[in-house]
Amino acid sequence: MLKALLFDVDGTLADTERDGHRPAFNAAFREFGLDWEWDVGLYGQLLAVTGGKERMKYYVEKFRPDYQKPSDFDDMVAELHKAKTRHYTRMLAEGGIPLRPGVKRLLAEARSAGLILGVATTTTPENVTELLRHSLAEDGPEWFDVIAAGDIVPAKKPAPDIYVWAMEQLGLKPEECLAFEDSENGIRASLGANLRTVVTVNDYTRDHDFTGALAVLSDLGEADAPYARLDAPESGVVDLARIRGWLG
Ligand code: XBP
Ligand code: MG
Repeated sequence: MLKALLFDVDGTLADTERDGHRPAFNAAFREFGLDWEWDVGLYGQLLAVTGGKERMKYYVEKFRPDYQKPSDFDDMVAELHKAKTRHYTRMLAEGGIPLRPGVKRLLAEARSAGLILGVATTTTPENVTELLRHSLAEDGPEWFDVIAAGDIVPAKKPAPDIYVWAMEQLGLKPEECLAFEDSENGIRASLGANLRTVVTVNDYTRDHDFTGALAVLSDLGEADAPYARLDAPESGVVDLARIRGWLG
């Protein structure tokens, strides 16, 4: 029996990575006088690592062997990340990042049908609440019974921990939930938590391995712009009837 829908945020609720997180990182680097600049292609490689602080450390290790780390490097990364969050949430407040097709429609339908809504993401909590407030509805954060985000669990996706934590908070079992993801790290986390998972791809994730997904789609679809299913000949709109059909 389906009781809850659990959503990843970045890439799933909204296309936040290329034109949101990436320029926010770059703005923080400039603010700190660093010559680090993440272009669209490089950022695609850096997305292999989830979590902004973890991603910056990975960049230095893998791409900047020339960079002399200061003795307080960890603190510096934490301060850089605070600045990045400030730039990113300002972009959200300016209404810069819309939700993906079908997201608001499905959230509204699920909510009126009495389903529980949850978030399971590696991004910083205030990034989630600001996105929901500015791109969903003023009371958007309150639509969700749990917002599992950021450093709340030490092991980020692809570890399943964030989904396990969210389900514990809700008192629900995996068979009562359905997850929505956009990336390979994301689906490894959700499948690792035994969750059936619908994938909506984006430009960064189209070629990822989504083995084990319930369905792989272009997006959730709208009546005038249906989704294309990438793993079967099917198109339409993801609503509760369609979801129940997939779940059988
Ligand atoms: C997205 C991430 C995050 C964001 C940056 O994960 O990996 O790290 O790119 O956010 P998800 P922070 O798709 O699970 O939401 O800088 O706040 O970590
Ligand atoms: Mg994602």
